[in-house]
Amino acid sequence: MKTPIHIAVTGAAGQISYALIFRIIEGDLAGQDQPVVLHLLDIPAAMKDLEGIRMEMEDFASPLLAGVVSTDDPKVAFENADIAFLVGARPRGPGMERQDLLSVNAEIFSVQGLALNEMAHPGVKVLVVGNPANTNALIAAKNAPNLSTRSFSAMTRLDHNRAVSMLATRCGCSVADIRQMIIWGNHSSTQYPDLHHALVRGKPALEGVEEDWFHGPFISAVQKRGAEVIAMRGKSSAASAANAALEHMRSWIMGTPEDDWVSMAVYSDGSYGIAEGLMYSFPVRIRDGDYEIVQGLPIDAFSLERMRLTEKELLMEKEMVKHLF
Ligand code: NAX
Repeated sequence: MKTPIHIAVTGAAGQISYALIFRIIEGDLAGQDQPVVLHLLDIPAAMKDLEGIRMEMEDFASPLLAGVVSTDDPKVAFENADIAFLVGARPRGPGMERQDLLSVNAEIFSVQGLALNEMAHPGVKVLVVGNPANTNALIAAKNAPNLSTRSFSAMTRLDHNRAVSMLATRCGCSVADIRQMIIWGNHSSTQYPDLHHALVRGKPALEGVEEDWFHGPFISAVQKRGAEVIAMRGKSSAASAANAALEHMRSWIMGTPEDDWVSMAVYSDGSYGIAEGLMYSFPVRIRDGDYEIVQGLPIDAFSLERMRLTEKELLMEKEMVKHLF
């Protein structure tokens, strides 16, 4: 058995974490030979729930579980963290404007950024799931000056998976036949799911589906899928979100296949003319635990317009929280 790795999960008493934690201790994230110490963070009012979850983790009797730390203190949660899933966030309450949501979450993520800076392993990999995920990730990164901005990312993998699944259904093929999907930009209704580079059984997706379907129903369905799930369940996506969080982190640790990439919101470096210093979703390839933004993809006018629109939203969000940097 290897030395245990330390994995922090925030919002640990919430519904996404409930679906995530047990998959981690089953070995779905880091493998069947990798023991884990789980650090569970939530607010003081949720400590009793965390105790119940800890009891269930014991009852799993997983040989991979090397310890559980339950806490309401971010510094304890992030101590020696190799991996951090920042899932916990305040949901939008009645009468709350987007600015209010951004402000209240901005404070949570600045505190967590500072704690990561002080306590985490220098090579920590951080995934922000809690919304507004991209800008929360930026705030955490800006409050962690000792860590590389490349340690921080936000989740668009659920959007990526939704887009893959919808394309497979349209083509009457398996999701395993799809390669090179891209989600550009923000995890919000401005995100741009792009089929120009996608392959279905090795052939360009746009040779097999109509442009009208791509430009209209497909883009809109991916953008609105989260809201549709809420309308049906009365709650936001949980199992699919937990699965996407797990896959995002597993890709980051294990790498991407030779013939594919994944979508990940990462600190923009000016690639594709996107403003530097935003957490923007790009196609990335990963080797040896390190990601590279896929370069050199041709971008047409239709795509550019949509990539700019979602960039504009992220620039506005950044402007609203810049006092916390
Ligand atoms: P829940 O409301 O079930 O759980 C959130 C948990 O976070 C609660 O236990 C709460 O006490 C905790 N929390 C609040 N403030 C905290 C703080 N300062 N420190 C630690 N914990 C804190 O939400 P859930 O359904 O699990 O969703 C979590 C977040 O994921 C939400 O912000 C949600 O909007 C976001 N999502 C993001 C997705 C993405 O693709 N990026 C998709 C799914 C999901 O909508």
